[in-house]
Amino acid sequence: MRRSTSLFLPLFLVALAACNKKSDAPATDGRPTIKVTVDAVGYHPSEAKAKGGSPVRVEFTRTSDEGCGQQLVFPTLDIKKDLPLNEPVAVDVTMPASGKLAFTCGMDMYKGALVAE
Ligand SMILES: [Cu+2]
Repeated sequence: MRRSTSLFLPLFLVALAACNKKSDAPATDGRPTIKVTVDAVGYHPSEAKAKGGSPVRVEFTRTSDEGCGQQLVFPTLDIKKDLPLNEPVAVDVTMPASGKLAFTCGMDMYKGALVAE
């Protein structure tokens, strides 16, 4: 018992340190981050501009249990995510060269988009 504790404790501490480092500063790989909140009526902002053809991170935070923002879909990218209440969820995407990159709720009622510029 004593032997296994002495082996696992250092490993545990290393793992813990790695976790803390990651959660303190999630790597964005130099991507600009766009923050979007989701409430009972939809996305705020519902449209945001981003550079065409470039990588971007969208950080979604659902702030209300009303409405149907629990699921997030990027239909053209086949991305589906659950949005827990008040927990930011980062989605890394690459913008199309032009036009819009749409995102919706799970039932396609709430609509938002990133607009390439
Ligand atoms: Cu919906």
